[in-house]
Amino acid sequence: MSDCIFCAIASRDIHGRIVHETEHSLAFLDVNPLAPGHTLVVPKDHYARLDDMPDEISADLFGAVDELVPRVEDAVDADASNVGINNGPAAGQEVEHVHVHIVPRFEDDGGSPIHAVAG
Ligand code: D5M
Repeated sequence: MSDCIFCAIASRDIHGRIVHETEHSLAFLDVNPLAPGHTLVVPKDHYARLDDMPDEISADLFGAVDELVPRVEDAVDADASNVGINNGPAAGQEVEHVHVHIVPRFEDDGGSPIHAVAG
């Protein structure tokens, strides 16, 4: 989609701090991190919502998330992480291109659950 910021990162038209790539997915650092290492994992092609994605794309995306969670935690020496999706504007989705937030968490960061991942 021409005016989508995550499509522009996926096509390398704008810079993203890319940390991982698979056939159908891309991971890059969030520009407005909730914690050090806050990473977004997106499908390379444009899908606004989770249920817009074909099964193959979804499997690739969640496979990448599964692989990345321990790597992101290790990279910033985190104790845990929140892994979440704001699926639709009413749920707080600001960028209408599916993205999974991986937010590293630390024993001393207060431990509050993130119900909606604020950007
Ligand atoms: O979260 C959208 C997230 O996208 C929010 O955490 C900021 C992030 N964002 C927005 N633009 C960029 C760029 N250009 N690079 C990296 N990260 C970005 P949402 O779940 O939609 O509220």
